[in-house]
Amino acid sequence: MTIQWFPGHMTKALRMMEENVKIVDAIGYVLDARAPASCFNPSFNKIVGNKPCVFILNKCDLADAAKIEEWCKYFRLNNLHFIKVTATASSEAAKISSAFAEITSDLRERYKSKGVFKPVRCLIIGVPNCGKSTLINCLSGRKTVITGDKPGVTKGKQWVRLQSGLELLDTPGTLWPKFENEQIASRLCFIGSIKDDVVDLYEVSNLLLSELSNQYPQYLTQRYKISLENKDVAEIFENIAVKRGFLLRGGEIDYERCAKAILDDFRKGKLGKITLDLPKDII
Ligand SMILES: Nc1nc2c(ncn2[C@@H]2O[C@H](COP(=O)(O)OP(=O)(O)OP(=O)(O)O)[C@@H](O)[C@H]2O)c(=O)[nH]1
Ligand SMILES: [Mg+2]
Repeated sequence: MTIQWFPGHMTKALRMMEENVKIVDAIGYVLDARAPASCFNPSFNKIVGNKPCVFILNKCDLADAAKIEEWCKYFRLNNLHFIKVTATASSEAAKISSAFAEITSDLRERYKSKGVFKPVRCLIIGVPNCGKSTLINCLSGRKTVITGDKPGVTKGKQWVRLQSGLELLDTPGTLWPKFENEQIASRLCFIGSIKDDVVDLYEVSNLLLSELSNQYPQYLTQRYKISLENKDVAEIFENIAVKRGFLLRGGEIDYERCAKAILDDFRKGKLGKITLDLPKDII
């Protein structure tokens, strides 16, 4: 499966981030907790540079707690700041805000000792749809920036000033021009970081079924009430279609509807709490 989705607004967004990183004090790097390794964007390395950075494992309500623990170990072992959050929950605001306070504490101390009153600025980056804007709304306590359950919702830059004095820069989710690794590309599709219109949804749903039958077979059998024994992915797909009644007139399988339903079930957490990536998947 070859996937390429690098629309013009992403090139512009990367350029904007490269320019604005000069005036920010720290970075919030948002990762989808269902596929954190796939969310590491090589184009961000230069942007992060040596700035204080906190990795934000978001959508933890949809992720596998045991695997998230592996990620926490990885971040601790590498002396990287991180937090695990569910940005849709307003109760997470305090945790997120103290993470930003922690990574900027030296700077705030310096300002204080010099009697300087300057806002602390943070750049929020991440692949499309990982929850950057939701995180900003969580911190601001209201719907300050637009969010949506599809990639490419945020189109330009937007500064948000919080009561605490922290200023956050929301950015459009960006990918990179070419995916050399099929596993990463497909996992980005599963989590909704790549637009559905540019991929073959039947193929993507089959790749998801293949991953799930290896990593979480019990979730497939529970949700769809099917047996996976001695079945290849195409047969599993057809079984699901029949069980769920995704059939056209004449009894033929409605491939498109079934593919969409499988992906939707995964994205909405209806299959169970799933994390596909482990730290070893970082390239
Ligand atoms: N279940 C769950 N959904 C979340 C969480 N955070 C964000 N979402 C949902 O994920 C979708 C994408 O959120 P956005 O905040 O728009 O994502 P974004 O990273 O700003 O996306 P772009 O602007 O397109 O790059 C929305 O439907 C949010 O409601 C979370 O912690 N848990
Ligand atoms: Mg956004």
